[in-house]
Amino acid sequence: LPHGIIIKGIGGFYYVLSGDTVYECKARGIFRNIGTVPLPGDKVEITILNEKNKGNIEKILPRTNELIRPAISNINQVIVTIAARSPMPDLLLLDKLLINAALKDINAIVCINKIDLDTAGEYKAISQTYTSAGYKVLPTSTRTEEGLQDLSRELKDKISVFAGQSGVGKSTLINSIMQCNIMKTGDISSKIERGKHTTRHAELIPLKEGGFLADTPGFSSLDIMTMEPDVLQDYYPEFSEYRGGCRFSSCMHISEPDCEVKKAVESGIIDTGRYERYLTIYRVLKENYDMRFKNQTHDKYNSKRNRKGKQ
Ligand SMILES: Nc1nc2c(ncn2[C@@H]2O[C@H](COP(=O)(O)OP(=O)(O)OP(=O)(O)O)[C@@H](O)[C@H]2O)c(=O)[nH]1
Ligand SMILES: [Mg+2]
Ligand SMILES: [Zn+2]
Repeated sequence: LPHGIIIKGIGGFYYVLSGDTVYECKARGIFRNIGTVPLPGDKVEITILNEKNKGNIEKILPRTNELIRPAISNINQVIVTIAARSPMPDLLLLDKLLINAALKDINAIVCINKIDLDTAGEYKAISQTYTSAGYKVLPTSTRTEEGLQDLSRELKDKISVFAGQSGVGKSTLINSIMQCNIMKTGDISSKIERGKHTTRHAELIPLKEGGFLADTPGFSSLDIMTMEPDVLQDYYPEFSEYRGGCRFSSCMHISEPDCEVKKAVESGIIDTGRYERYLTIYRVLKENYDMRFKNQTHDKYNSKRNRKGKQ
């Protein structure tokens, strides 16, 4: 059967790109029976109907991953975008988005956009920090077009999604790369207007050189908030070389004695800012975790009491 990829789903129809043609497909009941809803990003087998450019989805090939918000599967990478200026970089958000990507097994690239506004080149320190933490960093400007070719090269043959704070230039970057105006940019009022009247469905935009871009802003930092605090350190690539040397195997690298991670911070090998944001996120996760634990024991206690009450 012909293979294709779902690029969007609307009103019970799935649009499947196969070769150079987009087929409007229906998914048969079997998918509902096995509890699988086809998603943009799904690689599928289709049968082509006699009617022009119509087909049926017969099979969904195994997914490498699936996101819920946005509802997309088989994402290869997320381009976590910040602006060098306007808005000023929110590195805590950046770190959370990088953790979320790793949590979902998706490769992350850091894009520092609007470098044209940073005449002093302060973004270079950020670039340095994240490069030495183990990430690929791409400085870009849609004004001067600096870095856009490098970014395009990274997108080739992959399914990518952009993430990051509002106003950093995600849509403008997508438009520049596509050399068209698929995405609405800028001016807030027109965005609010659009939000009011249209439901947004995730859609994959085919790139000329191969690969797809998801046009959705959904990838959020909230998903990491229910993570167990103990595993947070797994998502810091720059800790991995040192944590094995800590005196305690349970070391969280906070105030434990003989902590190799802290030593690496003190000697400037691990970036102090990254480490401090690790502590900030750790505390929040710990608080959330303890709260859930407390509620659980509280619920148990209450249900026991209720049972007793009934006797
Ligand atoms: N100076 C400068 N401005 C830029 C650059 N890229 C985008 N902008 C401007 O930044 C503003 C916001 O850009 P958008 O592309 O709408 O930002 P976004 O990240 O898509 O924002 P949301 O859709 O709200 O998440 C627009 O006015 C763009 O013209 C850049 O490289 N340099
Ligand atoms: Mg946008
Ligand atoms: Zn340690």
